Amino acid sequence: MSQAVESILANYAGENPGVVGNLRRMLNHGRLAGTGKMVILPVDQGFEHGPARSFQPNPAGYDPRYHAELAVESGCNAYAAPLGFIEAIAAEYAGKIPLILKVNNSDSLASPAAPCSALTSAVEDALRLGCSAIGYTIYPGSKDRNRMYQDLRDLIREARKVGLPTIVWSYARGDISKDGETAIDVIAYAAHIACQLGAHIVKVKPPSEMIEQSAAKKNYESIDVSTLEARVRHVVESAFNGKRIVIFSGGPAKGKDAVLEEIAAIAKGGGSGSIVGRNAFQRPKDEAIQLLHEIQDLFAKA
Ligand code: FBP
Repeated sequence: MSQAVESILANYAGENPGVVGNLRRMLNHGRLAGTGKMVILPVDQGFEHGPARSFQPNPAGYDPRYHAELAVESGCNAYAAPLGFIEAIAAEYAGKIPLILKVNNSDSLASPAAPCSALTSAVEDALRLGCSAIGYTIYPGSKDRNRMYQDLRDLIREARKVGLPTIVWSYARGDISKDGETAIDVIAYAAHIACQLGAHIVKVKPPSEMIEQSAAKKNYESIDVSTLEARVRHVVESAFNGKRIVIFSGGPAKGKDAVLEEIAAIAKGGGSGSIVGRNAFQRPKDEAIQLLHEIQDLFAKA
């Protein structure tokens, strides 16, 4: 039994044994097992951005099996994907690595006035496929946000009833500026909203130094947001003072040094881990495994 994991789970003490057990399963899997940190491979970019933008840099990624294999071989804590990719691999991989079913998705073929993902699968599918959690994206900042929050309320209730935790991708977009989507006040707010909605694990983008909301500027005068490490610390504080697991996304593909520099700051700032998609699967497999190992090592020694 890992002390680091059990002290994180103590923050979820009101939850039922199924939810706690699945969180424990994810925290105790892969190269980071027992450290209290997690690195997850998410592959929903084919749906979100399109297949060529996602998989042309490394065409092996057109095959759903490739990603499950990469997640296992690199020692990730879990693998997250939409229904089709999970269905394609679940018979072979359920039980080999915790699977996370992404139950909503949006494509980039239309430019809606109000960003909102469609419900693309259900809690029942997650159970049938042997998943350890469901994943759901909210877009705080969208005119449709209240509908997403209400759908999430229902999904969390349903998933909890059958012992599944919920991971919330909290991505502000809609009625805010493009740069503002990653402003520190917006990211901290997005993380907090996800926690208030009952997320067991929150996923946000790494925050920038910008302050988007004029009403928040005064308060940020006394909050250190000068470095990524400090900003991550503030996001973690905003997520119930570190009582919820907060992980940070990898973003578009970039050079290895830039990825590792960002992860080092996230790890030092108290982030619980990373969910790295394009920076992993768009590289040739051996390079991706090497990079994921280096990312995991940064969290392991944080
Ligand atoms: P990446 O590491 O590739 O950024 O993946 C994380 C992720 O949250 C994916 O799950 C999702 O498809 C993508 O980012 C969304 O990115 P964007 O907000 O740029 O469309």
